[in-house]
Amino acid sequence: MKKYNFILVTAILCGTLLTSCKKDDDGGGSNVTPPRDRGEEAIAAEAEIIAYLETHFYNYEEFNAPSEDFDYRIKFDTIAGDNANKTPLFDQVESKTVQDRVDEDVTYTLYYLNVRQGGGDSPNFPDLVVNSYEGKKIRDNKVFDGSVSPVKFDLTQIINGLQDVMIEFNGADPDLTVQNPDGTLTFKDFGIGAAFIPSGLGYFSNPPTASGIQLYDQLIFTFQLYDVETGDQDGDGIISILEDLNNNGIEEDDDTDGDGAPNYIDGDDDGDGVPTSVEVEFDAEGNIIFMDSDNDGIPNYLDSDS
Ligand SMILES: [Ca+2]
Ligand SMILES: [Ca+2]
Ligand SMILES: [Ca+2]
Ligand SMILES: [Ca+2]
Repeated sequence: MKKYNFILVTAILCGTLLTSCKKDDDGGGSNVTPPRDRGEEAIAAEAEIIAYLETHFYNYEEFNAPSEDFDYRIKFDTIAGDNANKTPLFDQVESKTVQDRVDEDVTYTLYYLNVRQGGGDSPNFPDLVVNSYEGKKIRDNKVFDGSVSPVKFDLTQIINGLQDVMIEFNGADPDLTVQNPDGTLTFKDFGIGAAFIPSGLGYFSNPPTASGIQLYDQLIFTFQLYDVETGDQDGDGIISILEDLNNNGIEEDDDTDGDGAPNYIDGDDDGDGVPTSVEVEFDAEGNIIFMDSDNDGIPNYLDSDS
């Protein structure tokens, strides 16, 4: 396979667009139209995405027989004319059921295309990933964001639909990653995929300003997943996957002290004024030890009276 040289940009924490609007808010201003019903919007979004999947194909023939200079990027086109006999995306995608983060009664069938799994580690949902990507809107097929060079995403800061899909893939095979004399890295056998994201798992009624994304736009992201880093967003020593106390794969809904900061971004999880980092210990191998001084079954860092 052809080699690719990429500059590893570790300083860029996230794509600016992707990070800006994860939180739902009502704007707080006057004359604000109430957001649409999330359940009704989920149904409309799925219909729009399925229509796209049934009428478009990707460059699978290039992936099956890559030329010397093939860039291993997914491209979509309409099934029509010379391409009338191509296999539609709908016959090639996979899907998973995903919960809405705002209304737990709403679920989505989230479609994604697995072109290549990747030979390295798979990220957990609160981890960080190094990837290149491109985002476009289904409505007008226009690209609104992307990076050809690798950038680092905090999966807790990007839109939920992309977070939910990227965890299904693996990064590049670390044994095959080569550091070049100029400091760039060459990745091989990295994950390659696409996510077809309903607005409820994207920006819904709060698209980033000046992005060209409209309210309730369905989005497509293609990506190349190169590397994975374990997330500890609050630096309290407890990796963020372990801060998902109710084990539902959602980081936003675990808030032991009820202060509005979920545990993965709360450096004092029980709100007792003692930082979590001093309420846990580590053994010689670096494994975390959850101390429980008063033996009530609640570890000190979650126990406001110890
Ligand atoms: Ca959770
Ligand atoms: Ca908290
Ligand atoms: Ca914490
Ligand atoms: Ca504490």
